[in-house]
Amino acid sequence: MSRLTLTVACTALALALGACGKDDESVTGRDAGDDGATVTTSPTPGAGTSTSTQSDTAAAKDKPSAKDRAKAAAKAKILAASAKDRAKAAAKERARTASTAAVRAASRARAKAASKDQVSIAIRDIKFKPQHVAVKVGQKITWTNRDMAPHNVTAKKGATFASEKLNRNDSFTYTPTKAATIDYVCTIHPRQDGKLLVTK
Ligand SMILES: [Cu+2]
Repeated sequence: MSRLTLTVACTALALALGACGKDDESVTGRDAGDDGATVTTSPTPGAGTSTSTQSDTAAAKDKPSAKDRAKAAAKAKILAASAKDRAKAAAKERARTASTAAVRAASRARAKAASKDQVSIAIRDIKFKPQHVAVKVGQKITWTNRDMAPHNVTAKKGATFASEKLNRNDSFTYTPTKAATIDYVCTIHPRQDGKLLVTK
């Protein structure tokens, strides 16, 4: 930061003394932009001792009028202000990026928590897939029929749930409330069976 401050201060000084051309302006602009929000502009003359000697010599040679000096001072002021604006904009952008990242992280955490609380079982080729599933009490189990043929999900042992007839892409949901070993079938296809091992 100090180098940049020095550069800006020197440029401001040089401008004030009328020794600055268009080149200095563009260089200062690039520097301030690269460093982003940490730019602190200090147009106070005398901050840069090494350059001031040079500028003094140049100023003595050119002998700028009071009008020119005023013009240059105004230019330096504008430069400093625009550097400040860029710094502000950069800080704003960083804050926006940080908040977007926080939102994304929160949404990932929610998705993870949701997948932990949910178990999906597909019904495909007249089979429950996977056929045997271990779940925790309170985990939501969802069966979805991916066959053209209708199926159902009916508990035989360990629980008492029974779905309606599930057509293609219909779903049925059951959430176990206690530890148990649950045997279930599709009553339309008696050999289509499945098992849930529910633990606490
Ligand atoms: Cu079936």
